[in-house]
Amino acid sequence: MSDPAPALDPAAVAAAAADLARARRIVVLTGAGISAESDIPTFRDTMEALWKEFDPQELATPEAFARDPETVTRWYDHRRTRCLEAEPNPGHRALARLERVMRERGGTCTILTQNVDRLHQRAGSEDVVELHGTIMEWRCTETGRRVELEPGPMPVFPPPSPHHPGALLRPDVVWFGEMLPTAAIERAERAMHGCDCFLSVGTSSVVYPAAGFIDAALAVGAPVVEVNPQATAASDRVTHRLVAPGGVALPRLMDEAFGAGTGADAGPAREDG
Ligand code: BJW
Repeated sequence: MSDPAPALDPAAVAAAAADLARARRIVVLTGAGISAESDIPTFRDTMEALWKEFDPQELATPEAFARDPETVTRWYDHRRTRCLEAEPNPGHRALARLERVMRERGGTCTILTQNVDRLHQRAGSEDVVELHGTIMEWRCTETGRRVELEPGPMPVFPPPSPHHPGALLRPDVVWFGEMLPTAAIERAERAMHGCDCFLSVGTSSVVYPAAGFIDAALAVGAPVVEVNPQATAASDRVTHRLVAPGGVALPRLMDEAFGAGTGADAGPAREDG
């Protein structure tokens, strides 16, 4: 692990908060880092115990699934049960609160998430676009029909599809080389239309087309606030950098922009995921 992040810079928080408070159409891009404080390992950082010998970037491909569906589905089911056990953290809750505050003010706040864990929805966010699908739903490799899964681990790997003889179930996620769902891209583009403040939280900003939304925001003159304890591929182009974990920086940003008490734990957080 690298050195701990320095303390949050008050001037950077104040400048980012001023842009947030002025905004009417906020778009937030989130990545694995926002769920790190919910004890879900980030995509590139950590492969735990049994999975240490595997490279996530290789497992998250249609080629790996075709070659070794047992290993790939075991890995995804392990991660699915891990996500089910996890709870949203103060960063997720601060973003849910941001959406409620924006609605009260007649504005919008749309989350474009690269995460597959559904923690934003469980924290109470409603306007969430899942760019890379979700690990919570699986689909038939032949018919595309989705299957409702039991909460516990799956009994057989690779799981057979109940919808087509000889077919398998695969997680309803987007692997490298696959197209993002058209509906998700269209919703994201609609949200970007008129975006006047963009937050990028907990992403290394290396995976496209998601990382391209940062440049799209800059291109229309929207200020971009990056929340990340580490530098990313986009850090040198963003407007404000809050160098801290999401669970620290986002509640602080909310309090500074909209007043104390609007941060992490203010307001109801629905648990319906
Ligand atoms: C914290 C923190 C705390 C830690 N608080 N922060 C243009 C240029 C080059 C390549 C391409 C391009 N366009 C397309 C491509 C190819 C490819 C791509 O982008 N490759 C790059 C790797 C180079 N993209 C695709 O293939 C996409 N499809 C596509 O473009 O289709 C059209 C096409 C097809 C064929 C050819 C050409 C075009 C599909 C991308 C799908 C990505 N899918 C995955 C797997 C999903 C399922 C799963 O989870 O297993 O999505 S890959 C993986 O990366 C996952 C993530 O959503 C995604 C992004 O990762 P993320 O979230 O940024 O995580 P990390 O781990 O990288 O970073 C964590 C960050 O958190 C770090 O910065 C930490 O510091 C930080 N952090 N603690 C805040 N507490």
